[in-house]
Amino acid sequence: MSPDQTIRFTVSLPRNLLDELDATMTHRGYASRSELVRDLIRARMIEAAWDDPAAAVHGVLTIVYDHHRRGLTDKLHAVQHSQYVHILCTQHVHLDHDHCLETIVLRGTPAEIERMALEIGGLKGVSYAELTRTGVAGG
Ligand code: NI
Repeated sequence: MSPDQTIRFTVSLPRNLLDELDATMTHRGYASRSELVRDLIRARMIEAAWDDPAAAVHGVLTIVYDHHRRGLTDKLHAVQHSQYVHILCTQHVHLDHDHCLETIVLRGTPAEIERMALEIGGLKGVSYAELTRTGVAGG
């Protein structure tokens, strides 16, 4: 049996929960209950991975900052170079005359990624920081 073979199984749900599932399916544009349930399971498995201190997970840190803030770009560079093992790539967008947006893709344990997100997000001049926790669930 190949690991990506699709298996059908039966799930029993209370009627009101099934109604909510169907409403969510329609609202989010899913073509089938199976697609929605697969995504829900994957999302829960990624959450579980983030609860495991030894798990290797990925995160995407999105930041917005004022590049005129004295010393900030140097500090951002210093933090990222000191943690280069955990930084897979960064993308930089010049939002307007003053502001830059960066997405930083991070790899490591949950604690390593959260520590970097707090360190970078906490720098003076960073006006927005949001960490998206992600990873691989079920291939
Ligand atoms: Ni810029």
